[in-house]
Amino acid sequence: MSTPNLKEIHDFLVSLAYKAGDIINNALPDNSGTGSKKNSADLVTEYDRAVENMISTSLKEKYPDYEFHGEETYDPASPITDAPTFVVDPIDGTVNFVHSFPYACVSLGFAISRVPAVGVVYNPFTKTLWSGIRGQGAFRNQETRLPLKGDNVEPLSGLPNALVAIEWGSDRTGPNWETKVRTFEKLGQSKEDGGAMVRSFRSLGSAALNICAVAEGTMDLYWEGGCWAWDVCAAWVILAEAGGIMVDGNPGGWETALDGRRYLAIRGAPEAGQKELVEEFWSYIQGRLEY
Ligand code: LIP
Repeated sequence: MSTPNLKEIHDFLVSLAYKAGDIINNALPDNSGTGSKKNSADLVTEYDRAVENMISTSLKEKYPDYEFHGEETYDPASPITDAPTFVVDPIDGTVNFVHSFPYACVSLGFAISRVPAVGVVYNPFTKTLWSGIRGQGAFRNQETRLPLKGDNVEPLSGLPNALVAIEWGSDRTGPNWETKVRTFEKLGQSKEDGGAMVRSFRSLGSAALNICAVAEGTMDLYWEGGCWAWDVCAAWVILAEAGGIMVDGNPGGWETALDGRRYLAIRGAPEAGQKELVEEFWSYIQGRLEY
């Protein structure tokens, strides 16, 4: 097998992202919830399947030697291997999509040895494309280098000054729900009452879009447990190329696996501040995520 040409793969993924965007923009989503997977917060539509089918067919034709790992055709018996693999979410932010809330994207990643190497994320509602190639930088709309503030990026200065991305996810019972909700409470609570008093929370409804916002530097960090490799693979490259770091969503894990399902992403900034923010964040986690 020849060595993957990352630039060529990037360019092909960009062309597929725009094609997927056309399907999404021409869709007539229905928010009646008829396409529930696990529950009414975990949805799939005919458009998720149509977009994944277009993408997998195109990728298998152009790159028959590479593996494909997509949300809608995921088989738990076939986890991601070390082989060069496309890791794809046809519509990340499906709940937003069915409500026509304009934050959904196609997330197209490529990993080698389970390390993200190319990432393309496209929100067809706002026509914004984020992309990155390992070692070659990350860009918005292929022209603006990330992070947006470039060399003038501000140092991180702790949770009270941080805009924090979180997601409720679709698991609404059990220990993971408890950990998330109690952690949100502690993060938001005033210092006098023992909390971190973060500046505020945002939930874009898509892991990929949250991580791209952290890569841009418009949010400081993103914490989630329960999302999947296809939600994070593409945006992870963009984050790393914008100087950000990804660690485990549970305390102590400075390394985290692509399919680890627990993630804490920190924006680009001087390294000491990133590590301090990670440790400060971990200290407020109530319990452990059990994904
Ligand atoms: C969604 C994620 C979101 C998370 C949801 C879900 P989908 O992906 O991006 O951040 O909270 O549980 O995994 O289902 O829209 O592709």
